[in-house]
Amino acid sequence: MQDIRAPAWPGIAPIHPNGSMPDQGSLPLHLKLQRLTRVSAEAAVCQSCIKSEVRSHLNPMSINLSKGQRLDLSKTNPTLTQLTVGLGWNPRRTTGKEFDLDATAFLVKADGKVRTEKDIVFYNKDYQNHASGAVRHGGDNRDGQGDGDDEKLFVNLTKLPADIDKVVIAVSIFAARKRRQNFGMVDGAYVRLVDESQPAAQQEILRYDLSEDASSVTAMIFARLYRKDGGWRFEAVGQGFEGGLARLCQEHGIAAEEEQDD
Ligand SMILES: [Ca+2]
Repeated sequence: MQDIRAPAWPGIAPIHPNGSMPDQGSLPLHLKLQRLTRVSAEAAVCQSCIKSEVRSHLNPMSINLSKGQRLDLSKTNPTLTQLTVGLGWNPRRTTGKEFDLDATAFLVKADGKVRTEKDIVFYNKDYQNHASGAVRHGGDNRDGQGDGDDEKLFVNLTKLPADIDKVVIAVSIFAARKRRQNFGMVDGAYVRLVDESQPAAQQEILRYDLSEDASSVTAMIFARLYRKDGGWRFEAVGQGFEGGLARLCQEHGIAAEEEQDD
């Protein structure tokens, strides 16, 4: 078993022994997942505003997906161009640190890797807006308080670069190792899609409630938006990883240091 205390290589966070080692040669870029540049409470989007807004979007026609299920969005929502990916979870009920779940989008090529580290959209203020304008992070929520979506990703499908084949929607638990947290301890985690193409008729397209046994998982690919036959499809993935956001970055071709708690 690999000694997880030993760095895999200089500057790179060690990987949990249950995780496979990435090929160093495929990780040309090094992303530091800095807490220092997380948005301040003042700068973050008003979560209560988001939640009151979201409640008005609920649609009884929304489809509940299970792990592995796919939806052809070009058929269910042929006019879909803009959408919101909403992530929610319940705040911690027991003592200890709050659960701070972080939504991240990886814009990847057909090979599943990002082109550059700038194809990762996450809480760091330098990475909240993709250069193409296609994906934007709505702000960091650190405790899951309140009803409705806790974090959001805004996606404009028409602005996605042609060589971006998939948008991977992932969620990780901030500083999970230090806080001794995992997805098995988090209640009510879900991801949902809202069609924002026609503001007057915003509607929830689908919802995927996380119901897996994820007792050792600290990062998870919730879903993928992917190109198929000229349109876009959605897949409820539910694939878990150990190693938090740093591991997710490695999965998509970017070396990253593990996040540190305050
Ligand atoms: Ca968060």
